Amino acid sequence: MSKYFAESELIINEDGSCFHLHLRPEQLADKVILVGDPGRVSLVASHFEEKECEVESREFHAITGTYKGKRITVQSTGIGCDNIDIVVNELDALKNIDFKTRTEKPEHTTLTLVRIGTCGGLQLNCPAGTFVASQKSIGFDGLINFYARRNEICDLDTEKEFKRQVKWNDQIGNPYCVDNNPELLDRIAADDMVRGITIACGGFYGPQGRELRAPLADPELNAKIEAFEYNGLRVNNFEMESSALAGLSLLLGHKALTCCMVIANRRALSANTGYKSTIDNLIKVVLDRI
Ligand code: R1P
Ligand code: URA
Repeated sequence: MSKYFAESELIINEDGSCFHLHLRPEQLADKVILVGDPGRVSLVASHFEEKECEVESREFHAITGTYKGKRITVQSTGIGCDNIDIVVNELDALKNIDFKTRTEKPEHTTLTLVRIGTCGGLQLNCPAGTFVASQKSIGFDGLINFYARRNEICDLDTEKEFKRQVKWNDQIGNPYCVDNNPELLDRIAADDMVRGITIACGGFYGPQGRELRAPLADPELNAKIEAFEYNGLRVNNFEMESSALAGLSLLLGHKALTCCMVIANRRALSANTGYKSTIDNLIKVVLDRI
């Protein structure tokens, strides 16, 4: 018998929409572009030929429409992996749980989830403006450690080797390593994005090694991360959502990939704050290839 999801566990608003996103099941496409910044949603949707619906609540802004005949939803997540837990669980529920009976649908629908974000580059071949695709994501955020099948979906070899090479300090939690979807990676990163490992952090300052006035637990961690290499892969970039997105997608049977544009290079100590127009190039590439 199918599991029943009680009112407190799957909260459905009076208009039949899911609790935080305020989307109703019929408003969600199978292809979803996720962006952090709610303002980036209109930029993505400006390329749509037709707009079907627009929904906004807190940092969650969504538009569903059509791009070159493909039905696509663009959804903002706000900043951080805690929001990804909300967004991916609610998108999955919209497709795979019957909101009337509150039970799982017999047929599973696989979502294609592509995040278009901004990131910090950690290698000299990732200057500002570079498009970086995440082949693997290492999560410093801890989210996937709360789910039962964590060890089945994680790349335990890379985790172990990462902890060894960077002399991991247990005070800062338990990092996990997950793969982004290989088919999406090949199709969307093609041969013009830099591929490698992305580290997703539970913060922008201390967790990414930015020391303003509060001293860090391990001030050498970024240098050790930059030097890390395993099976031909290096860590290219820091951002804040890719590990939670890839991990939850593996747990729930969806395909996920994160592609980011570098806006700051941590090794060159440079930043570009005028990136809002150039990220449109990454948006067009992803819309064409999704
Ligand atoms: C931090 O400035 C935010 O920017 C990056 C990080 O992952 C974090 O969300 O992504 P977005 O530009 O998609 O928000
Ligand atoms: N987003 C991040 O999370 N880090 C950066 O350095 C830039 C964008």
